[in-house]
Amino acid sequence: MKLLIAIVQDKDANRLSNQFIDHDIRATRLSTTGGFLKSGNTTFMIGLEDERVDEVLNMIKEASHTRQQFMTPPVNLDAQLDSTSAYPVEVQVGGATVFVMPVEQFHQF
Ligand code: 2BA
Repeated sequence: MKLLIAIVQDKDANRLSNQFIDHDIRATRLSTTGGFLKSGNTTFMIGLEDERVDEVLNMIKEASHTRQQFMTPPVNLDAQLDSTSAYPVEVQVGGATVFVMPVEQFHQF
């Protein structure tokens, strides 16, 4: 058994969630925040049998889209220091970031 942790953009999360339901894939959906952009994304925890991992990875790949996003770096307000204007920088947010981990035990009580 494997545990997939998939971080996807909020815009792609509903479609992916519906696909999981249609294909009888059990998942837990968490509202998360990206450490860099500090904006919302969605993390799925998916426990599944080894033989279904590729199927689910393909599903995530198909549902997730790369997008360009702008972020404004924090401004240094200390007047004693050289302050550089904070221009928005463009970053490419990936379609999905996925970790695949072995599961030692799985229990449902
Ligand atoms: P964020 O941390 O908000 O990062 C959003 C996007 O900003 C990243 O897209 C990347 O293109 C860019 N980025 C991140 N850190 C950067 C930095 N130090 N300098 C310049 N650009 C940077 P993705 O790589 O596609 O990541 C999307 C989201 O997936 C991330 O949101 C984070 O929530 C998660 N993630 C990505 N890699 C991870 C990892 N190794 N461990 C845990 N979470 C990860």
